[in-house]
Amino acid sequence: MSSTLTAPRTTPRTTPSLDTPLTPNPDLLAWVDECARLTRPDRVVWCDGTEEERARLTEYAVTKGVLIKLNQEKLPGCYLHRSHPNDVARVEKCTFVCTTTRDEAGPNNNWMAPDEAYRKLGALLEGSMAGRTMYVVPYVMGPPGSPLAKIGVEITDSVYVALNMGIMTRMGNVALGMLRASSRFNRGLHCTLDLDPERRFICHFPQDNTIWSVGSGYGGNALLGKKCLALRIGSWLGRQEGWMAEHMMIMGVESPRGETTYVAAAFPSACGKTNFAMLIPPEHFRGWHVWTVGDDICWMRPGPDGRLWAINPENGYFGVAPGTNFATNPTAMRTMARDTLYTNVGLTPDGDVWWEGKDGPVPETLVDWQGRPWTPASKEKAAHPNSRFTAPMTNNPYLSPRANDPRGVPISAIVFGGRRSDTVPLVVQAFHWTHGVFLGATLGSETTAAATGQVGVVRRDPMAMLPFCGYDMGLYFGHWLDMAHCIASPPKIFQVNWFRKGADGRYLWPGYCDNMRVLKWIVDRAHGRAGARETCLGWVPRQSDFDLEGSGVTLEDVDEAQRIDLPAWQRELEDQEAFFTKHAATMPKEIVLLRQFLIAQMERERQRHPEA
Ligand code: OXD
Ligand code: MN
Repeated sequence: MSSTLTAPRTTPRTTPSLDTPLTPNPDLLAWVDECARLTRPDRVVWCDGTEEERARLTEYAVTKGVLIKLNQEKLPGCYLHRSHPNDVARVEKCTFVCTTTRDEAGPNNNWMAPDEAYRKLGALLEGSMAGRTMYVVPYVMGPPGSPLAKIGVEITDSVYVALNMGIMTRMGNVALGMLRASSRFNRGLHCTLDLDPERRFICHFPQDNTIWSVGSGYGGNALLGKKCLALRIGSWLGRQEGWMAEHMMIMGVESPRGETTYVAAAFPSACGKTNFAMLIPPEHFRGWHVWTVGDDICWMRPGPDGRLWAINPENGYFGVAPGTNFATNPTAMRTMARDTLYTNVGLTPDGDVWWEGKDGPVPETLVDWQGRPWTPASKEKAAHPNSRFTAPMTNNPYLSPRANDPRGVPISAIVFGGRRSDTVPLVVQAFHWTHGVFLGATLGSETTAAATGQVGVVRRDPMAMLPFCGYDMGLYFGHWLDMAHCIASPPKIFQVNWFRKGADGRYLWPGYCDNMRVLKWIVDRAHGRAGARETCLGWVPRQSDFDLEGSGVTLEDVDEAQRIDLPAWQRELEDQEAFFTKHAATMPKEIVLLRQFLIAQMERERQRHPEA
């Protein structure tokens, strides 16, 4: 609700009694008042971010049945939330970018005219908080004091959202202290309404730095600092202001010599970003450590030293529970052992949580994510495939000592990864920045449960940003290309695929901690000290460049995981065609030409190997 674009209102009513506002900021007070007049809550509560407040809101959520208290001896400070079964993932079809023109949003986004969106959602929001409490949640995205940090304020009628925001962001007084009297804050208005999927809209107004989200309580739709501000609005602001908002984790890789190399990696949702960010190197890599800076979002800008510096704007992890265990991600298991909100996992009779793929024996009985009795014989899953844990990053035993550094960390390597059972090799290094942008732009991945829709089909997901880029994707690639001119020492760019399978359907690469072997090559290449072989897809490790000792992986499997399968590449390049056609108006020429170059090279290869 900007001063120029206000939603229609009926006769203003008296503002409901306000908890004492925590700030004299006139613009913030006026906007909160405007939202209160529109939604007419019984009560307005300003969140200060204190421990005492967290305890009070948690207690309240338990009495209202929003949270279930878990076994506090096993899981101190942990609670379970069950969402409405129709509200368990991001819904791309209900997500809109509301720019003045349709072209600005691009073919990659659903578009609604701002006036129409304000009118439509305004009508739904009118009186929507009657009988309810409105929480005013001021928050910082990024380490306080960082030149890259941004302030947002989310107004929500959901205590679950307020509590999650308290974990995922630096919330409360710290944000108000940074904002002071400025009017430069993201205005987020969220209301769960009656969770009717027909009345579910997540609308972004990048030109107003505003987000309106109605009809969903699910993380990606409702925790407005995350996907909505940090990625969709963030990517828009990044293009205007000369920085980059990316769907990337950030890690510090420490070598036995004590050198730490920072790597940022983009993977589509539910493809193992959190596991990679928390990797524990295998036995054989004695003296190596991986430190987590962030697991989902990365804001980067060129520093005065010519390097690209990154911060993690978040303060917690909103991770996928199924498949997480002490073998796949011991750090996540330790991180979520306390002060964690679980969403849509199973509940055991002794007040513990359970999900498919958790350690230990499968419980003989439990209550499933929908609150129904469950046994191992049940046909349905105990935990929803997109069930989540929201855990504070300070619980992470391997949290990077630089995670709160306002300057951020200098990035030496950028990695793009997808979930591909065929075609894409285990690891490839781009020849140069533009080629790296091409590798990111042509990324495809098999869909997962993180968004509603069919699971397991390959879709183009450039830079893992398809659902999150707040403007035209071709212009976004152009922004990536332009950034090269502001970075004298650009990071090296890589592509990885942990998920390739052999003809027998077996994964060729063990993944998880063994990804350290690929990471080491990446780090060494970033410093210009490891060998490689040139292929038409980029530089790849030779057998001798790649440390497989102690992995149990055969060289044959690695060769197969790296193999350039010519017929599969022909299909891949054909599959990219529709995306390139859709974005033809703004696709940078360099990216188009690199694709044509690759097509020509593949054709020549096929002529040389007609039997392939
Ligand atoms: C997430 C997602 O929740 O990408 O991080 O869906
Ligand atoms: Mn994500």
